[in-house]
Amino acid sequence: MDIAPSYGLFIDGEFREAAAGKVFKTLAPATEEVLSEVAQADADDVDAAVRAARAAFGPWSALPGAERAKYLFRIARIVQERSRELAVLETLDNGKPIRETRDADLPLVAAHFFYYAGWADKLAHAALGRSPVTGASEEAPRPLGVAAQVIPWNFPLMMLAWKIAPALATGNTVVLKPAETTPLSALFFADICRQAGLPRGVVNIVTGDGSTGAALVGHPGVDKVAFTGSTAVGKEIARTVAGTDKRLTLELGGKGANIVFEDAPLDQAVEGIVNGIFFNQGQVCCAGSRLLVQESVHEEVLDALKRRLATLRVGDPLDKNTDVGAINSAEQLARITELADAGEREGAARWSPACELPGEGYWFAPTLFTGVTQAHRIAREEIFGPVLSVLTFRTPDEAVAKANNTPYGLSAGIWTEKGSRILKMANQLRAGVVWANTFNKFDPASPFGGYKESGFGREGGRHGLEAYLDV
Ligand code: TAP
Repeated sequence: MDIAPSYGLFIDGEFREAAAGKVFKTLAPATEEVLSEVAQADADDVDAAVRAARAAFGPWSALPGAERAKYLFRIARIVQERSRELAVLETLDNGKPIRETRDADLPLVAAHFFYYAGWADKLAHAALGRSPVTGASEEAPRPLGVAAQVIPWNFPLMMLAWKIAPALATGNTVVLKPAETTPLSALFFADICRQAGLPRGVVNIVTGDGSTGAALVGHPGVDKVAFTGSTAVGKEIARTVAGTDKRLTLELGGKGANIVFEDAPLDQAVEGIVNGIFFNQGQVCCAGSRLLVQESVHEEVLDALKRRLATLRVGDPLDKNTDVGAINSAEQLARITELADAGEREGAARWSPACELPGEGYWFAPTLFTGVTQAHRIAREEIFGPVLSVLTFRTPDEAVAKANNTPYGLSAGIWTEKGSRILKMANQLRAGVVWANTFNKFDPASPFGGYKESGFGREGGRHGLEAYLDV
């Protein structure tokens, strides 16, 4: 994998230096090694990118859907062809295990482009904007224009795919800002756009920190803002956008409950609990970070869970046998450490399997807390790390009440043999996604998004088209 010593911004089909010549370094979190220097975009660069996207919008939106689809299919195929390079790059820049980037991130990225490529010529038949009187489609839905897209570092390429694929399929053009700590796969993707012959200006990538994101979101030439990230920044963006004619979708934080009943297949549930919180080191918005286990099987589940955690391999993310990789940044590690320490101070019991952490890089051992009450910070706040808070319940009603006792509403899991209980609880849980007897399963055909402080709008599926169309 050749990583260039420096990368520019991708504006109007070309890589260029930032107008002010500023750069920042991107590190490998597993080793703290500098991977590359990347251009830091300021307001002038953002303006150039938005202008390029505006100029490209007319011709791009006027293309027949079938023509736009050809570009998206081409991008999807190139992602597949270059997925080994992309997986290595993502693992280096993010710190997540290669087995995850290879087997989860990259296949899902390609699948997302394939899926939305398939919609591009069928938008008039997507039953969007139907007349309430006749039930007929009133007119073909129209794209919004220039989409400003700001994404986080936990699934850099997957979040890019979730943003760019539906925007392009529906005839919008985009300016995307990746997270400061993981800019490389987005820049590699820019090269894929060139390789696919995508008309210039349709996709623009501006790298930088939060100030770049703020300049992009606040730019008057933007018609739509799509943000994935923390609830705090999401609120700030909502305030910026309020009172303008910009459309907004927000995918924010979560504090998902994974609910295990005594009749569940417990071995399978333990695998689901581990996947729910240790996948991507728990740096997942929809992580099952609160385990709600029925009191009667509490001891049994905990014993099995501890035995399973003792087998997890923590270390070099490029090793195909690694289960748990590095934390993405020193800041994130500090946040996780602070919250875990608060858990101990507030009286919960902390446990981690014996594991040796590498001397360099950012690492946090898989951790679980028992004796957690709803008042504890580790039960209320998003930790965004490999830390599981275990609570108990006696009845289904108590499980629902505890699961919903959070300002967030992104995900939940139910483990039980009873189909009727799953269907009933799925309606009672205020969570955008409810998994049953599985966890962290993603499919481009399925809408994803939150209730309450987890945001609004849906990404994925037919619903995901609406975020980019005037219906
Ligand atoms: P944030 O700090 O919110 O950062 C997200 C993105 O916004 C980054 O690109 C960031 O740039 C940028 N940004 C920061 N300040 C900004 C501002 N004032 N205006 C515009 N953009 C700004 O979140 P994070 O630490 O990257 O990600 C973790 C959070 O994201 C967690 O809370 C997690 O739950 C949430 N998340 C949610 C989802 C979904 S689908 N709901 C998915 C993934 C993550 P910098 O990187 O330069 O700071």
